[in-house]
Amino acid sequence: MKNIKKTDPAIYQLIRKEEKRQREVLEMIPSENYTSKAVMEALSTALTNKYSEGYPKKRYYQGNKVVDEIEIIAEERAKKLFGVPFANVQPYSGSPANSAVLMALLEPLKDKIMGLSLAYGGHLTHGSHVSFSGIYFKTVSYELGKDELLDYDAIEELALKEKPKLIICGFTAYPRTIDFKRFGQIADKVGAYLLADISHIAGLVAAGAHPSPVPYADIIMTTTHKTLRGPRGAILMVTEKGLKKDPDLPEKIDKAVFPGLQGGPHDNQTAAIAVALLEASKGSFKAYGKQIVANAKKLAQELIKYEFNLVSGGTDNHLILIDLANKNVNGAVAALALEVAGIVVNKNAVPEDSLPPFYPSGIRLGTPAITTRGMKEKEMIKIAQWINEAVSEVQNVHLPVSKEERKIYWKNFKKEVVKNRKLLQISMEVKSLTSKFPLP
Ligand code: DSN
Repeated sequence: MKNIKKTDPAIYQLIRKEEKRQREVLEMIPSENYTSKAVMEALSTALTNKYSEGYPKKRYYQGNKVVDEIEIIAEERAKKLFGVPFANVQPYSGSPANSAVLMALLEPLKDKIMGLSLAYGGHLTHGSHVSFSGIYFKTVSYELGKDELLDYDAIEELALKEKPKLIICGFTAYPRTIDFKRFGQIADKVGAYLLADISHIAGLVAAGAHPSPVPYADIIMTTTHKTLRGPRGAILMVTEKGLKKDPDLPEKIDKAVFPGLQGGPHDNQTAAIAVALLEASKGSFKAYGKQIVANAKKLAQELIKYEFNLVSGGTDNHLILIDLANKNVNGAVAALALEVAGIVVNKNAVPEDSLPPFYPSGIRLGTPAITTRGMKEKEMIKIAQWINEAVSEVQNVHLPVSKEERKIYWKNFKKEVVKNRKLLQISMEVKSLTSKFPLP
């Protein structure tokens, strides 16, 4: 990075600092990962200089012969990896991609979306009232059952009553296998389109570590930077089933992405997606996907030994959601303490959470990034021990209920917790472990 170092030392230093942070911590946010060097290299190329509005061989800008080839390769690799007849690799990321699906299929203020409530592990774009999806479309949310699992009978009943035009399955905080077949049957029964948002689990699907939604969904959306381990971005796919239902789906999706919602695609991102898709087609990626799940299961098992209350009782995929109520600690407090200890997780709402999303009852953590570093079951035992020690350090820290008091308390707590000796000692041990597992 000799050029940026010379031109902009401030940004250079900050990038180096962030690289160091990523290297030294246990990165356990389940939606994050470490890309390969090859993906990074593709991102940092002359492709970022180009405008390519339109699609391969139908561009509004000259000079796109090379970009056309790159985009076609990316599309073909996506189609092959997931077994679908159509792919659009242009969405900038997950939210624009989901918005494009809504724009392609639904009439604003008239048609209805049915998705998992955000508070139960859905996504903003699945119909939350604070997002585009909930503001411009009618929405109805399903929730989890009392056992914290998807209740397919209740979902079917709700769908029959509400008659949504689009049902969305695929979640951000659901630790269990999704029954895509059942979702497909429910959608068929009520004549709805089924969108499978597999952003979190795409890498697992590609690796054969989670069932694929392909025979059951009409449209599939995935971001490319989570378990799939590519650059930030997203892919929209239409399945054979979707094509049969509506042969114009690919054209509708294309039009919604551009010119409907976006301008020119980020061609460097497209190239990096192509590289990641190639990597995901290799045998070593299959082993990676399976190890993500094996690690998550082992970590879950160990956490249960420390009496952590895991939502749904465990995990089948890459993520774990912990309800900290029995530990007498708020999720925001625990997440901050863990960060001081070098373990980076999300604070997260749990089903039927009575606390606000900024200070929720739980934490969400996962194994995609640490598995990329080569960590296995043995390391999960140690990590569970550290998580337990770190959370124990802040047990019985009670956040005031009043907003104003909480703000002041939180400010002081943030100042204090970074000096906690036990947490700092764990962070040194974490550093010693991570130094043995280099980044790609
Ligand atoms: N922001 C993503 C996550 O962390 O799960 C969802 O889009």
